[in-house]
Amino acid sequence: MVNWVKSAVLAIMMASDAATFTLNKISPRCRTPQLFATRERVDERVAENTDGQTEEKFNLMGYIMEKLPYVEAALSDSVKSDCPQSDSLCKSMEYSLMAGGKRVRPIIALAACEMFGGSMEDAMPIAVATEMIHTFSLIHDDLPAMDNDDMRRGKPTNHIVYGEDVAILAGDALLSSAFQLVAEKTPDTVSVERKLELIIRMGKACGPMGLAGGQVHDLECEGKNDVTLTDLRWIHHHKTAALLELAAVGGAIAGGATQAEVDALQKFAVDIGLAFQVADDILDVTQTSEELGKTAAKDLDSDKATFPKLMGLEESKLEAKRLSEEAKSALAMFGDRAKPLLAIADFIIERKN
Ligand code: GRG
Repeated sequence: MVNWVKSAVLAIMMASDAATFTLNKISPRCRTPQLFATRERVDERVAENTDGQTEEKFNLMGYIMEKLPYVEAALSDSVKSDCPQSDSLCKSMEYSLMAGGKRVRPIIALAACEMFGGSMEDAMPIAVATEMIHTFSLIHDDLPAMDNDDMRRGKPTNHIVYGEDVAILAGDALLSSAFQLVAEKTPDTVSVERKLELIIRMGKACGPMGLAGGQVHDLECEGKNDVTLTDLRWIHHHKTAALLELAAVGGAIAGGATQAEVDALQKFAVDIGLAFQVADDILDVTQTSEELGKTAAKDLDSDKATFPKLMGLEESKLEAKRLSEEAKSALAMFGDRAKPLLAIADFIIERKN
């Protein structure tokens, strides 16, 4: 049994009470406190169908809680030190990776893979790699040379704890280990061609047409008063949507999706990626730092263009809803198989942090 499966089984045995599998019963290592705020609302909601009748909503929180121990165990395994000389670097990587993010990206990757009949093992390397790249981007984004932030995921940022030099290297090591993980640990049930496609997509998601490009254009637009919605959409298509796309499309590729199916997932992901950022901008001005686990009103202070600034708060809420609905319509061809991803599209705009 691979290490993360062993750890997850152990965590579930320690944590579970099959009938009432609640967040509080999960061992601290597997808990994501940021999800608490939304749990009851997700569980209790019912949806109205086209005939005006109500039907039970997909239990997204139950779905997430089923997968989360495996994800947390695999994440933890990915930053284990191999020798005393690498201990301090791995500690710094672990500090940020295991700080309790929402894990939206790995859950999307697992759900996308499952939709095409793939197993959790098929998708876990790309799921973990995407979260490692995401965490790397948060560490670098918080550095003094970028957003200069001192709070992330409810804790002091990596460079505050380990210093700028180690924080930069922890980010670099998370990024490079992510590529190694996918190349080495994706099982042979996924063909070599598909593994190569995953690696190409990872590179694209990080480069000039991904995170790095989006971040640079964001920095260029800072403080300018002629930033347009087209600029803002380009920035977040590349800076935020790129990793949600990697998660959804990567999961689909690992699960055996055809080109047409991958294209549908890509459309879904770009729309939820933009919706995610619109929601993030709304939360930045409506929630407190404690609720967010990071500095609130940061965009206002740093004179950044945001969706509420360019469109107004109410229009931004409508834009988030429109994008989420658009994303869901891209999955119509998959019927009920898409239920977890459809619920995630709702969660992304309804979340409180
Ligand atoms: C890839 C080479 C290379 C460079 C990276 C630093 C950088 C360039 C890009 C910054 C990207 C960035 C920080 C985008 C923000 C995306 C975003 C909305 C993050 C918040 O995600 P959540 O809410 O956070 O999922 P948690 O903590 O829950 O995981």
